[in-house]
Amino acid sequence: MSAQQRHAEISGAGFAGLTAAAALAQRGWSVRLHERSDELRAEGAGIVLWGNSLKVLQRLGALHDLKARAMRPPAYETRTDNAIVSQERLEGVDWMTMTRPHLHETLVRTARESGVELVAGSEVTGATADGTVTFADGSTAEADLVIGADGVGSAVRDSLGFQVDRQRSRDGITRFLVPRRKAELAALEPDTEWDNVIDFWNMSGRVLRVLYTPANDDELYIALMSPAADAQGSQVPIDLALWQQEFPQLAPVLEDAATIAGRYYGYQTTRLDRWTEGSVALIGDAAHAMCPALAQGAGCAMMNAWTLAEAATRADATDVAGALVEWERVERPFTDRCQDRSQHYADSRSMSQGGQFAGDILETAQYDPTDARRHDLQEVAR
Ligand code: FAD
Ligand code: 3HM
Repeated sequence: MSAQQRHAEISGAGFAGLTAAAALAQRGWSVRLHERSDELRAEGAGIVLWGNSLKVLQRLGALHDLKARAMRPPAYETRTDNAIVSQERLEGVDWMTMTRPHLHETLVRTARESGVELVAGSEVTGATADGTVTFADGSTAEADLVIGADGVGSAVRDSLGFQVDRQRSRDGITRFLVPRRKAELAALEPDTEWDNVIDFWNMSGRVLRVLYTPANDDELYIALMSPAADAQGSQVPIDLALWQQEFPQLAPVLEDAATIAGRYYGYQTTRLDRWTEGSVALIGDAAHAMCPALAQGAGCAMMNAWTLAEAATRADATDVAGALVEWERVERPFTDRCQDRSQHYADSRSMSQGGQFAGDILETAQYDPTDARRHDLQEVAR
């Protein structure tokens, strides 16, 4: 480390921590990234990313590798009680689907190649406003910048006494990665475009939903949604007979899902009184967990990681805390509005009406955190 080189300690090697680590290292910082688990791997199944995070991946030099095993479905189709209510082609909107392991591996490789020191099996227990990090093994470390990217149960956040408002929604979801079985699905429904994302909502009588998301040529992400109050609908492993009766056109892929243990995840939104304290900043689910309706939790995590790295690098070394406060002031509103919209869609279940990706709803998806003029352009638009 040179005399002027600044140092960051980051808690959590999820999408937020990996992005921040790579972005800082590429700006000349020395970076140590701590992951509590012994293995560096992604939980969950598939994921949708939009322009905001795809721009960040491009600037990190990771987009080429990502695209090698990702896809851009021809349309986002919505069906309610098996009638097609919309097929949104999303012309001019940048979005892609992929598996979580692929996104995670791509970011791990990018972080390593950028010079990040990745430490698995290292649990952070807290931090202080002046940049000291404490670990479960009793050791401590000092940094010019500490980032809490340690998820919805963040130890960094809780050690510093941030106030957390947590709202739970009535629905939740179980996620699976299964083989595509394209020929079998086509045999059941030859007229369906099985490369589309298809959002199947059953709204008459019992509310159940399957979000069908092809992640690449071989792998399919399916998410099974039911109200938390529906014990049979939310049980894991899934009740195969129930789901096949409700969604007969998906019978082969539901059969595969039924062989996986699965975990039912209730939707929640967390909002904090502030995202920074001294030279500590929170990003990702540690700062702003959100309902998945708009598929933007990781997208916001990655865009905030990028802009944080940029703001901290620009900061005067004597006033990192002030620079972080200013970063939150200018960047946070995009995430706040996304959380509100995503929670509204989740609570109202109004995505079942189709045509949901239009107008203001796409604001965060189309925000470019890598554009140096982004805030000037906003001012002009007002
Ligand atoms: P996490 O992924 O939770 O990572 C935190 C990391 O920190 C973990 O590796 C954890 O092991 C580690 N850690 C925790 N505590 C410590 C500690 N004390 N010390 C060291 N390490 C620690 N977002 C999208 O953009 N698109 C989607 O399509 C999408 N779909 C979703 C579907 C569902 C059903 C859900 C629930 C969420 C979805 N999201 C989506 C949101 C997205 O998954 C999250 O917002 C994102 O993964 C958060 O990333 P993170 O890095 O902040 O947190
Ligand atoms: C990609 C995606 N989109 C929406 C939801 C949802 O509304 O639960 C979940 C997802 O993984």
